[in-house]
Amino acid sequence: MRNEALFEEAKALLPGGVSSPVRAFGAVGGTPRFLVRGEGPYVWDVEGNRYLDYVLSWGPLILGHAHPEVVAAVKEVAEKGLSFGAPHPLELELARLVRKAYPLAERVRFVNSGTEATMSALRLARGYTGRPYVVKFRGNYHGHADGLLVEAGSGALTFGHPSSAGVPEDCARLTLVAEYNDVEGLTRLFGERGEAIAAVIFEPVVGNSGVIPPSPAFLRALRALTRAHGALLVVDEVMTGFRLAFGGATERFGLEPDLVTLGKVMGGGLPAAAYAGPAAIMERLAPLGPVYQAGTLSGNPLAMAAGAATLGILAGDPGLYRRLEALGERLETGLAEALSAAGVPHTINRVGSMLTVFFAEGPVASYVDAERSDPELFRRFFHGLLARGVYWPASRFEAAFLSVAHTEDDLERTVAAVRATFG
Ligand code: KE4
Repeated sequence: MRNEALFEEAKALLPGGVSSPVRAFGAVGGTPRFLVRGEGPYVWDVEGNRYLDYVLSWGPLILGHAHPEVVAAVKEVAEKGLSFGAPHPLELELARLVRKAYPLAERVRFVNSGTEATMSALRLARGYTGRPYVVKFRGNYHGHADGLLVEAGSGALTFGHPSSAGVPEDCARLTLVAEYNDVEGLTRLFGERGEAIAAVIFEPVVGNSGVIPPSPAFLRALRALTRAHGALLVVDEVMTGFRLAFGGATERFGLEPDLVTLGKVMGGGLPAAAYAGPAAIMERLAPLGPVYQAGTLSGNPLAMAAGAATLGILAGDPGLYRRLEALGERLETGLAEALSAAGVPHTINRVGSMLTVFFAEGPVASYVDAERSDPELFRRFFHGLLARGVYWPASRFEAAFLSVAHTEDDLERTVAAVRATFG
């Protein structure tokens, strides 16, 4: 079967032919590739075409596809049964690794997606503080829970529905939206509503408006204002966790979260996510406390095995993050040189091994700046790379990711593909 034929068939079975909107190539046009095999930095589609992968399943595969130790760990567990709905020793193994990365994580609750992690963390924050409001930032995406699909990023931004239909006004009004990196605005908001705010949730490096780094002043204000007003600081590390450092942005920037949400890399490619924090907060959760959250497949042994194998490798090789940093710097430099040589206006925002090429003059320091980027130039970039065997995220509001399996040659080939595209 060819991609096109499969996509036609898929559209008669799945809304838009996909299980998640951003996969539909809606922003770039063309036919999504049905990927059926991955190995290291490469993926293959049903037609046997090989691509160098910068999507990595939207972040999880920091070790590359089908890492032998991760696959072996999952196989070993799978042969003994797939799920029991009961405590499993591997939950403890993964929780210990999470705590090693995030010392604040005295207690960890596993769930099955980043959406569940952020949704549950905010319910816990409201239960713990007894307050109604949460604060998020325009263009930040924290999954598709009702209260968070307000001025969201990622696919919501890509398809122009930052605030989704189906979210009741009564729900959305409890989410206050501020501007990322806007210390003044956040200070004013806390001055007006501080005593009714349960939590602030933010991406410590935005990946979902494309990559937008935080200003140090913004990070300081987030901690100072929440602390002064008794609100919890929820650091959403679903994308950045275990990627920007073993301890994520929290380690990289020295953050002090009250709660942290995790996913993607933590699951090693299988559905596992978590929220974590001090026992004093986390033990308000059922079965100990009054805040309810549950899940049939939470802590699933296969997902725990994939996560523990992945984090075990990451924890054991500090040089790995230096290699990722070097690869990121090399790719950023190469792309910038190629685009400058072609006279294409661009701004590349990168933190570690996540980066975005904005087709706009810089700086890009906010969602509004990101919106200015040229969708047509992005489309040309995306398809120029795809036609030359490079698989880039199919939206100008996403981050591209590197794995430790990417080589210098891979980066050179990527840069050459950009030169050929804009030649
Ligand atoms: P999931 O529910 O998709 O597992 O996680 C939601 C989520 C929460 N927080 C952050 C910072 C995230 O980036 C995400 C999910 N990221 C998107 C990609 N930007 C997932 C890809 C998709 O929606 O298909």
